[in-house]
Amino acid sequence: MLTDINNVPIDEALKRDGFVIVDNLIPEEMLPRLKDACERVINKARNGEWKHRRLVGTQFPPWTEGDDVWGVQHLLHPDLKESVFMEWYGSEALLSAVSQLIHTKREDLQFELFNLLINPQEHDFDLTWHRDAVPAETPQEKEEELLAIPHYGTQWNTALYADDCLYVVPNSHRRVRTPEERDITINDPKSHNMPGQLRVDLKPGQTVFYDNNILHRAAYFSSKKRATLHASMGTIEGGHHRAKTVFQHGLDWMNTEDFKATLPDSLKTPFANTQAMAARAGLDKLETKPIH
Ligand SMILES: O=C(O)CCC(=O)C(=O)O
Ligand SMILES: [Fe+2]
Repeated sequence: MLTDINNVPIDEALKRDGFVIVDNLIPEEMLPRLKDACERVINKARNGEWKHRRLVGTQFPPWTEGDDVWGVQHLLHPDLKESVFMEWYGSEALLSAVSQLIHTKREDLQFELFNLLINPQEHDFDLTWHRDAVPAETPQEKEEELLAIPHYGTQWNTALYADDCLYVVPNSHRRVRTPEERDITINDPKSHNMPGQLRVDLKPGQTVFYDNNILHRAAYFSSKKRATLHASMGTIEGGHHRAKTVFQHGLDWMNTEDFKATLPDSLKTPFANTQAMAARAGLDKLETKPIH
């Protein structure tokens, strides 16, 4: 049973607060290799050699406008040839934490996203306060309905360098917005004064798992190095519930022999589960339209 930095079982903390901070999910020996691989993919994304990237000026996919990069997409893409990302995504401590968090057996885990969040070079900027799967304008009754749906998965940020970019409103993940929160998310979405906001302060190597419907925002600073692994996994119990959130990122490059050849044993079944989800969702490709 894995506990968080306050000795609370991680699944309990995530359920109660909507986020949980955990130490040591990266084996010590792997940290420098992950950092080196990040340097290489960050350079490729910044010089335009790698086109799958998040660009300043746009918050949600697709990222078509701009040139200053705040995220690198698809670290597991075989064309990047950076096997350490797959090694970590399939590593024991991480899979064990995810299984505990979403109460699922290893063979029911579902392979999903693995991206990188980085500091832009030219502009400081803020992402707006948001819930990943509930747009700000959503009427209250609809918001209530959407928040009642279980997630069948989890997402996380793992900091390779100290990272205090993320802000959350603890315990906002399962309730509708208060009138003040609603007003901020719609009319002042970059507010620095959200009631109850908490800055998530990660030391190198720490991970925050967070409910993607917790109210959150992030502040990006060009002057402060950030290389934070940003990933998710699900469980097959969700049927095709996670298909939209996951496939909106465009994952059809996983449907290749090159990609499948890179899967370690620990991720073969989770990946087969992802393909089965696409089939259940009636998709013939691992891609769908953006949510936002
Ligand atoms: O930068 C972060 O830590 C959060 C990013 C985020 O909220 C998102 O990609 O939806
Ligand atoms: Fe988000």
